[in-house]
Amino acid sequence: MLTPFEIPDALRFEKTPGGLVRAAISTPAAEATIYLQGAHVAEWKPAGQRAVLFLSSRSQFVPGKAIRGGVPVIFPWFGPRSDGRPGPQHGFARNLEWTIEETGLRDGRVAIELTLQPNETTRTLGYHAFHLSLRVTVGPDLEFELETRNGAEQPLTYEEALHAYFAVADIHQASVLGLEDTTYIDKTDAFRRKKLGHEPLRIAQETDQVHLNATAPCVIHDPVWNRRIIIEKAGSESTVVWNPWTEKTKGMSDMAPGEWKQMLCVETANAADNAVHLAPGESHQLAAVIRVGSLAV
Ligand code: TA6
Repeated sequence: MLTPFEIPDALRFEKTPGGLVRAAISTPAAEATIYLQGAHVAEWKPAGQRAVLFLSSRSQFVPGKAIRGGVPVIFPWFGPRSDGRPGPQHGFARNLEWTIEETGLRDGRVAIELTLQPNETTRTLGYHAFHLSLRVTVGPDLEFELETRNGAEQPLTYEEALHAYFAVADIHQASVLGLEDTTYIDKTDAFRRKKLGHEPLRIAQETDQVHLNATAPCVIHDPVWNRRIIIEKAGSESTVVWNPWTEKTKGMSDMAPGEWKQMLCVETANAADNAVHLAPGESHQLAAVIRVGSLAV
């Protein structure tokens, strides 16, 4: 029963043909869609802007299958599970239905809070006592606050990410500022650790790198659309940059062949060396704010 959470002329809920439920937000400030599965912001379009998030034309929008694009929420591991036990790539949070706790409208911004708590699936995977809360605020900016609480009597070590896919006109002409001089794990080169130089990061091949101890805001420069996408963050020590390029895309049923040219993942994360360690009862907050502006300033 979602009606109590709807907001006239701002927020309604829809069931999609594939069986997912999504919040459809439409205000003078912005439009967005947020799927209850994975608390997944799939689209965000501030007034006067093109869509800021990339969403694959072949994403399947079916229960249990992560949406390709938008901002998947990754928890409790990043990439393959590394403790020898079975589990889905990038953890379970993005494949499960989250619960709506609250919605609201303030200063023209729509806020929605969703939670994920242990269930049969997570308990099977060994996760009995965690509590995730994601608060998303949709307006001229897009704001995320992800809180993780360890409800267990043992310490909890986990990885997390807001695995954001951004829309760019042409990946060949885009660049990322903010990661200069950081150390990163290059997943395309046997996970070797390398150091980025002083130049902004440009993408000219498959790119899959976890920048460690990277806390600075990142800016995606898109000269073709004369746009900057600014990603500010707090509580995040890692920034992941990913583009699958041609070959990897061929192996992805939920990406059209040429779509890699219009996307770039810049992910607000805590991964690898930056995994989070929570004592029993302790909480951690990760936050990100995404803004857009013109390049000509
Ligand atoms: O964040 C980059 C990455 O870890 C890549 O290695 C690639 O696997 C990507 O995530 C997408 O993963 P997915 O499971 O959504 O296909």
